[in-house]
Amino acid sequence: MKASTPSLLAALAVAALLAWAIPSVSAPGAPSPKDFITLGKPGGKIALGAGHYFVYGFTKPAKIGTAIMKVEIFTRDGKRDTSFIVKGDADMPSMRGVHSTGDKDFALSKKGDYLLPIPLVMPGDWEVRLTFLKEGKKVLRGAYLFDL
Ligand SMILES: [Cu+2]
Repeated sequence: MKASTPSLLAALAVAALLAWAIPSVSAPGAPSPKDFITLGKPGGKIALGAGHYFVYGFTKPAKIGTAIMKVEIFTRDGKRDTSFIVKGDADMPSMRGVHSTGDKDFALSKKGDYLLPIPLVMPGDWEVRLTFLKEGKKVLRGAYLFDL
């Protein structure tokens, strides 16, 4: 029956997506929510260890689709610092694991911005967990919660 083909394909696509997403839920050594501080609002300066601060936010107001999160890191006296590794993990707290991206490295642009595309696939509550590493050591873990 021709009419059933698109829905079958959709079901297969959903199954493939779930199979891809679920292993990240039970990843051994995955940080628990209490390891993350709640980040202040996007656009503000947030302390990063003793000698740095960072500013984060989406490059455009977030909507359904792929949003780009940007993180900029500065020394306390305002000089850009690109010596950190920044990771981001997006998920929906109300349906944890279903759309989880897993921990992904931000890419460093020529300008020195840390950039990460984040697939915001449905409206609702979202969380982006940021992890900052310097010389292999964790400096900060913070979570940004927002509604889409
Ligand atoms: Cu969802």
